[in-house]
Amino acid sequence: MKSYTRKICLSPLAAVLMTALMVSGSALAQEKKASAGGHQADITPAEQNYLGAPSPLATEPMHQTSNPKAPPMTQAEFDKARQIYFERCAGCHGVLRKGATGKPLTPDITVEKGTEYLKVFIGYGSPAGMPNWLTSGEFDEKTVDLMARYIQHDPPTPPEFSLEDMEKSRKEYIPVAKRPTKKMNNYNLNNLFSVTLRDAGEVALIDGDTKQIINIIKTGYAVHISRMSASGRYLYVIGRDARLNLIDLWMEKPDNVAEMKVGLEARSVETSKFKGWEDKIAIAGTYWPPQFVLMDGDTLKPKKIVATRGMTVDNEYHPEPRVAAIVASHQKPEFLVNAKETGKIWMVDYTDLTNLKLKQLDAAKFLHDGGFDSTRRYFLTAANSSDKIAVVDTKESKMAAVIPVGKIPHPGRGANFNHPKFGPVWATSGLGDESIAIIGTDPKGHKANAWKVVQSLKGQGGGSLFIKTHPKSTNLWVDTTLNPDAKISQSVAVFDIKDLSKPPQIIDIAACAGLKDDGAKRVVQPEYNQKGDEVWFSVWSAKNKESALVVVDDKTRSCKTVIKDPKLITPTGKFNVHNTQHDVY
Ligand code: DHE
Repeated sequence: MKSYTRKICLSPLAAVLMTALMVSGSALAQEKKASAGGHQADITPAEQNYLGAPSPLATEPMHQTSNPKAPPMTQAEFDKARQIYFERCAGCHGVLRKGATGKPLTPDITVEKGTEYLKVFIGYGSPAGMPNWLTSGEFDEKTVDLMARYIQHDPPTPPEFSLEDMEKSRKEYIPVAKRPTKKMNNYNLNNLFSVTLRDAGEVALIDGDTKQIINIIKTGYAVHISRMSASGRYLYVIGRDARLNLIDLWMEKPDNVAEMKVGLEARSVETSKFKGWEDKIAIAGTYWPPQFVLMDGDTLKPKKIVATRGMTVDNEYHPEPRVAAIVASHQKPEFLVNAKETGKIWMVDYTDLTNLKLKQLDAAKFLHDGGFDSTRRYFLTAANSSDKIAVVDTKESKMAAVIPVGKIPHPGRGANFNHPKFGPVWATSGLGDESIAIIGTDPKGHKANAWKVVQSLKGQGGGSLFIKTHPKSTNLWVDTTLNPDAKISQSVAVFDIKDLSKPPQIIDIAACAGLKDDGAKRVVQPEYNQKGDEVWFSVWSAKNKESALVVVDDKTRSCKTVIKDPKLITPTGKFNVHNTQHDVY
């Protein structure tokens, strides 16, 4: 099996440039092209295409001291370098430059290395995953010199964000007393889709039955995910700028009823799902400040902040453990919160926010995304740069396993199905290689298979972000969105769960979309409708190019409907109300 070994982050611009460079020729030739000119023999374009959105922190006022031992810089130079750092480098090296998936770049290390050494490192990259900013054409000599001097100064510190800051930003457009007391529309809300329009900073609400757009709603910058309240009434949407929107689906035309900034940079949101606590509490996690906040579910009124700063699973202090995936337990009134850099999973009991009960589980570093098994007792989550899947038993509140898998697993919420030989399983694909790991999830009925990779499938290639099936389906869909080969990134692989020894069928989803522009047309994130007889894909082009949603008939695997509209700008994630509400995947 081909194995890609390094981790890397790049800005969307760099990713687009890289994709543009890579659209012709074989995957192997492309891999060689990507390696040429730098010291990066084992860094693949698929990894380089792992998007890092420019951090919204670039525009925040920050506290700054300069280091007298570092080479001098003018204020204008410093401001320019700071902007570049937050747009290009912070995703890997961290806001405080203490290291995340990239190396630490604090002055105690960088001053000793000196400007000339740092310039080589920045310009030519390293086999450990540093991009070759000069030879790739992204930076000129002057910018390389600027950044080499900048990282020898003390890292500027972005501000904290308190309950008071949140409260000040909170808007209740429609107070609870003025909201509908029953559903005021005729939409089949169970089959509604909330579609991320990433670069427009909006979500499109699409009626899954008629495929009509119901409303397009303004949300945060580079909006990221949607999650449903337990009752199916409220939709929560989080932007990368940590703007949280609360949308009431009961309104005649579903729209925003409240919003709040939960911090300065964020990726995750979830709501209480345990019996008796439906719709009561919401939680949002932030990348900066490194913390999570518990709020009232229907007003977003912030109630309690918990900082994630602390020790890693290797017992080293980390000053900015970003909050990645959050899920709501179905076994207890608890949230599970992934602290990325420390590798700890927090179990947060939300029954008493004054005397908060917290438990931390040691999983593995670089926790990212994940979902439940089919019984909704076990939470399976990727520790992506550790190449592992961590499993939490939410009933016993303890780790069940940490399982080595392929390179950089990226399950989304993963895929649950009944394997003809191994019983109930959960699957993940990944960024770093073509392997799809199938993991046994039934310690009672299939003890010998539980928490083991019982089968490894061979997908189309690396660069996969999402995998999906549905309890009513026997298809397993795998995207390869960030693969450098356009043929692969524009198509998906579909496996037959009844016979997984068969190679997958490859379906050219971008071709179905029939887009007029010559865009990137990256196909991303399969999402089922409520019935499980349709699977929806985004065909994701640049902001100024046409994009589309393609709906595939799950039984015949043929394209059924193409949804196009000038307002569907950069569609990526899609969240079916029923499936998201009940954790069906
Ligand atoms: Fe995501 C989920 C973080 C880039 C589309 N993404 C998640 C989650 C995290 C995360 C922590 C889990 C949230 C949860 O379950 O509570 N994503 C990040 C990043 O840090 C990263 C790598 C870079 C960045 O700077 O943001 C990143 N993500 C992307 C993209 O470029 C994607 C492909 C397109 C986009 O819209 O930005 C993207 N991420 C998604 C989607 C989900 C997601 C669609 C939810 C999948 C699901 O089925 O639940």
